[in-house]
Amino acid sequence: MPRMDEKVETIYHDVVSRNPGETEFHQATREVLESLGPVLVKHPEFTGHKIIERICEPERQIIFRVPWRDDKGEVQINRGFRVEFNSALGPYKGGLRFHPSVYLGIVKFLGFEQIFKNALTGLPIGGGKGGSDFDPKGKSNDDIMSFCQSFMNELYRHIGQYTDVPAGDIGVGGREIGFMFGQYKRITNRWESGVLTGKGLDWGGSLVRTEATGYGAVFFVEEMLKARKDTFEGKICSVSGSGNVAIYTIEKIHQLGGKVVTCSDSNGYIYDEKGIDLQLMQQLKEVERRRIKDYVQYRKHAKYVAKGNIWEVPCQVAMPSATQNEINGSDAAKLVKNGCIAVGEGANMPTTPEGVKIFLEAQIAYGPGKAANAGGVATSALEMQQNAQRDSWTFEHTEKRLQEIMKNIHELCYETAIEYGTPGNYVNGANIAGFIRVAKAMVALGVV
Ligand code: NDP
Ligand code: 2IT
Repeated sequence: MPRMDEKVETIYHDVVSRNPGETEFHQATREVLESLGPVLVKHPEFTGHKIIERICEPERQIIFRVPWRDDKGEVQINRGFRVEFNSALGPYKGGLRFHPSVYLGIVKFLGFEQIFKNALTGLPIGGGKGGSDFDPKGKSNDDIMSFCQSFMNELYRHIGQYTDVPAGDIGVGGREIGFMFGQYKRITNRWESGVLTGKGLDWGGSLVRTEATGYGAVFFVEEMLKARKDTFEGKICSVSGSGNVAIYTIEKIHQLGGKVVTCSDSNGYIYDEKGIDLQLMQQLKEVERRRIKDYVQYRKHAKYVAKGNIWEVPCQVAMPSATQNEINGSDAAKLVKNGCIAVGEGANMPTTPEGVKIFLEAQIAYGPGKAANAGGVATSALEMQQNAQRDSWTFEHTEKRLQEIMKNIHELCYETAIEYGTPGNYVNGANIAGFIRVAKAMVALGVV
């Protein structure tokens, strides 16, 4: 572990003891706090205003019961969360995750990361996150709708276009946003498009939002490669996951001349040496909602490896796009040994601290999630802009805006890393640049 500044270390220990058992939240705060020692030296006013202490304490945490009736008539109970972490720069903004592993520690790590990610976009959005331990896998459409409606029966009183604007994350896509928007509209009698993002294109959504996280992550890696006078052309790439982020990461890499040879789900991974057939993937995942093991029924030369380790596959660029802590120290070492020169995190916190250390020591181009995957939330903010204008932009215009935003985030992280004496370290660059933006706003807004 890198050494932490002494003052900051005290704050970190306080965070751990005030939030027992929330290991992912501890991991996310530790990683950010490790970067902040030199910032306090340059900005002593942040210490006096207790900015770090305040930033680590969510403004509001909501936990609620979600009772619903399944399609067999049985009553089910889940737990719902919304953590409204920081609103210094704008309304709370961040996704909702539906996955059985969701508990307060996961929602808080995601909400904490979201504060800095959103700040890096330069757009007026604060940080928040929510979700439920509901497992959408294998559920009928009716079950999904019942759950989403019950979830919104409580959530609606906490959100709004000027207050808190949720979107999707794992297990929450266009279908779920539709059911939740419908219920919000019914309860409030308001067609308030700015209350949720990731909406359908026919009812207030933005072109490119579906593609944005994956595309943005690839744009970020493209910038990192450019800084090393390199490109995606001809690169063998490994992508994990097979959901929203993975699919559009694969699409953009292929557009830029790279070849993606893997994808995965929680049961196993696909190796396709000819390059993943994206149309087939989209049919299986987006249209038919099937598992990726079915891919090899249609691509006979491809291999499905059940329970295997995807990071064993040699690649030059790795883009983890599934979930937190999916690359550990030994995976990172394997990637580096096999010739990986760039890692762009589509997922949130997919690399363990041991893995991060290995990437940084190897001096490969390592783009941490809060910078690399900011394109999703940035395009959500563009959706809010269009909603406020009662307008909708073209695909080309919106994608161009996204690309500019990713370029700016890259430059900001790159320059900040240099300014703070750690050139090439995008972890420090992202943590410091994101933190400073929020901290300055918090100082200006007073003790609130
Ligand atoms: P999806 O639900 O569309 O897809 C998730 C994918 O990751 C699935 O292939 C899923 O496999 C796999 N996965 C999820 N949990 C696990 C797990 N515990 N172990 C192994 N595999 C797992 O989600 P997204 O694509 O939207 O999200 C992927 C990542 O990107 C997440 O970390 C999310 O926080 C992050 N992200 C998403 C953004 C967005 O706009 N959607 C924006 C920024 C970041 P299975 O089907 O087997 O569960
Ligand atoms: O992690 C993320 O940035 C997201 N899931 C997207 C959040 C958003 O509000 O679009």
